[in-house]
Amino acid sequence: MKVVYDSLHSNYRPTKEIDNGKFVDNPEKPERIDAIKEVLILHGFDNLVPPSKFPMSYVYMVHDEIYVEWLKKKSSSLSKEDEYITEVFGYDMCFDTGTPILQNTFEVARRAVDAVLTAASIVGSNTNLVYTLTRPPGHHATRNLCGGYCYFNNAAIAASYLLKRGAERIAILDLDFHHGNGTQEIFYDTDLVYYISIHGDPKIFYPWISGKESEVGEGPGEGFNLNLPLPPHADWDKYSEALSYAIREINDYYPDILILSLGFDTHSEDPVGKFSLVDENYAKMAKMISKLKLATLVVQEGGYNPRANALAAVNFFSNFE
Ligand code: SP5
Ligand code: ZN
Repeated sequence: MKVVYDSLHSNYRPTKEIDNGKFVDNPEKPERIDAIKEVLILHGFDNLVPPSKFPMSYVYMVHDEIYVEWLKKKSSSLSKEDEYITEVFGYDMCFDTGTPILQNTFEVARRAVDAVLTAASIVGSNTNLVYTLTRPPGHHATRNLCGGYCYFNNAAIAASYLLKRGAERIAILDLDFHHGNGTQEIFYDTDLVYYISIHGDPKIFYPWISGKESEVGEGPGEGFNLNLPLPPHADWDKYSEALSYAIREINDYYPDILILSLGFDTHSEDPVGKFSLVDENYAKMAKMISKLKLATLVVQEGGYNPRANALAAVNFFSNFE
């Protein structure tokens, strides 16, 4: 397995966010990724690849220029210690108050895009599994809004790149605890990308605005969006049932590439997600997914307990056959 990784992210350290009107500690920290990197190296997954540079045109396949320019300008207007909390209603291009902007937000988010594009350029016939170990995550970012610690939608940009490079169909399986509202929205009206997500029921959990079973896609995309919300504390019994269904759907769709938006915030010891998966479940998860025998691009999304992330990742990647 190749792991695309760049240490630039370790200088990106948001400290706070506003949740329910109060300042709280922001869990999207460098340690969550570096704990995974270190444990993977210990287990022999040491084929680290640095990102290559890709042109902005790939970002613009997914995001509006006005949004990209806003983020760039906002980042560069800040000084080193600033942590700008976005104004949600109308003023800033962000849908929550949990996605602060720092001086290096644009640069680091842009590097994550380069990383996922590097991985996308590698994955295929003779490299069956590539892992993009990056932050900030991406699946909440829409065409023109940041949110949920996400600025650029890494997985969606990779999918667009692969379609442009000749792939006929892409499946995105989103296993982060939260619904990937951004990815869903970006591909809602196309049958070229089948978006499937297993997540905490949005009646109860972030991002609240999307992730219901009734959201099935529209126009040519009708039938190519599948949401499988689960109740709080869902364990492997419940989870594996949804995952089996998702895997059957992916198998029938027969994509050229599978993009896996993987968040370890489904772990029972995650401070943000509220499922009850344990370390060994990630081994089973990997076994089930790898039976599809598809070229697979794994993109890191959430996961906020560094130790749980590390154990989940080792179990997952050691069992992806
Ligand atoms: C990529 C990713 O995992 N993003 C997750 C962002 C979730 N952030 C907001 C969570 C807010 C939960 N607030 C619960 C309020 C109960 N007091
Ligand atoms: Zn999440």
